[in-house]
Amino acid sequence: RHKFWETQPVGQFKDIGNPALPEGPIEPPTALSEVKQEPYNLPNLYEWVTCDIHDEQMCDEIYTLLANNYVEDDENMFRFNYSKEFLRWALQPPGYFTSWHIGVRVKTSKKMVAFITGVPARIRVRDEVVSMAEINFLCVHKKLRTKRLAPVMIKEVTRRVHLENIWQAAYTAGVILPTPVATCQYWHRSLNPKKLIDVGFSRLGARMTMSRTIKLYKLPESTVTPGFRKMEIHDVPAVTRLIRNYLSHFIVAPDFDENDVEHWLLPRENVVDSYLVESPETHEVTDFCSFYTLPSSILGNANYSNLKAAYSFYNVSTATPLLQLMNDALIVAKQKDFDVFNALDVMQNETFLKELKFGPGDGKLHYYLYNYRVRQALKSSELGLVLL
Ligand code: MYA
Ligand code: JJ1
Repeated sequence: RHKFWETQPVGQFKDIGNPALPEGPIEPPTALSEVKQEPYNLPNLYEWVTCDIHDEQMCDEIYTLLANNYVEDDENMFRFNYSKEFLRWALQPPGYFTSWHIGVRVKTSKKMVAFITGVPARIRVRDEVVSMAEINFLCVHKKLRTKRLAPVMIKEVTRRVHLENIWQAAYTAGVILPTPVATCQYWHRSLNPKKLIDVGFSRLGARMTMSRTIKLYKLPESTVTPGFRKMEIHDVPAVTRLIRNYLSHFIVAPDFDENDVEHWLLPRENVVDSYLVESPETHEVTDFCSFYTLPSSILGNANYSNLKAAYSFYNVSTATPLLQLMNDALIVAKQKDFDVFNALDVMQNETFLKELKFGPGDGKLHYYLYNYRVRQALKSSELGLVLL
């Protein structure tokens, strides 16, 4: 049934529940000299291109490919519209490899028609920290679908990851593949309910009017937690300690150091927002919350073309109740004119979703590891990892 995935070192459906299979790498690393030195063959009309994301024109081409061909919801009403600044951020974390940013062009016209990326990350699975690639932005132009281009893209990124002596990967997808480490539910908190209903993102509830709905989702004008403020560069050491300690409680989580925290969590306008609570008495950093900006194009609506969505990223509470911290996150997202605040049911998010009036979406997100078996699928609350 999965002609490609059956050939890959991933957990297979037939092996689910087999106690004889050990947790950990499925196949051992090979000598670097045994890694294929030449790129995989593409169909003759196409060529590989390594994408220099600093190149403004290259960045434009990638942006346009994704804006027109990347992930849509199941009814094709919305399509992710990652911004160029976001893509530059997502693709250049500490230690990134340009060779892992891979495009495919039509030889004659040079048009970019496919893309896949990896970035390096240290990911802990139980008590092992594993060097991995995080694979994202796999995209094949709509006109070239179902021609088995995706398996070639995946094999090529795998080869280039192997050349850096890295043998495992983590990725997420909306589709079921062999075999999820965990399956998460998307939840949505309306900030601008009128627009969400107008564009078909949500519906007026039973026995609800528009004005009752607007009132239901109203939020305070300003945040309530004393000492709640934007994260700054000098906070990196304290935030790193806070996050490392928090993430140690989950079965799968990134192993962030200060460089990672500076890259992934220091605020960047229209890309990532981070807030913390600095105790007014002790000046200790006790709590942290963050979200990233990922708008979606609205397909075929006469009045609106863009949906401004915030996605919950990493949140840590030690002194402020998580519920109150996340309510403050909703308030700042509303101040910044987001239409909706999205979250997965990972980490301790289930403890605030219902109370803060998030509702379950129609989308699920499956998490996967490449060449690393976990004995049993995890609960979403056992995941401490959020990919972009
Ligand atoms: S998830 C986001 C994926 N992108 C989209 O959904 C955008 C819109 N869709 C498209 O662009 C295309 O439909 C894509 C498939 C490109 C997705 N992950 O070429 P095909 C398998 C993995 O004929 P197309 C993200 O970015 C499918 O089961 N495999 O199909 C993370 C079938 O294999 P099999 C997928 O529709 C990506 C084969 O591809 C996915 O034209 C992680 C069919 O190929 C998917 N999302 O193109 C990638 N969708 O027959 C894996 C379909 O066996 C990384 N397929 O069922 C693995 C780790 C690599 C590094 C390892 C290092 C050590
Ligand atoms: O955004 C999503 N669904 C929305 C819109 C649905 C439109 C019709 N299909 C949704 N809205 C309901 C909101 C409502 C607000 C008030 C309270 C009740 C709920 O459910 C979904 C997630 O739910 N998103 C997608 O389907 C996009 C794709 C998700 C898979 C992503 C794969 C990512 C690739 C990783 O690299």
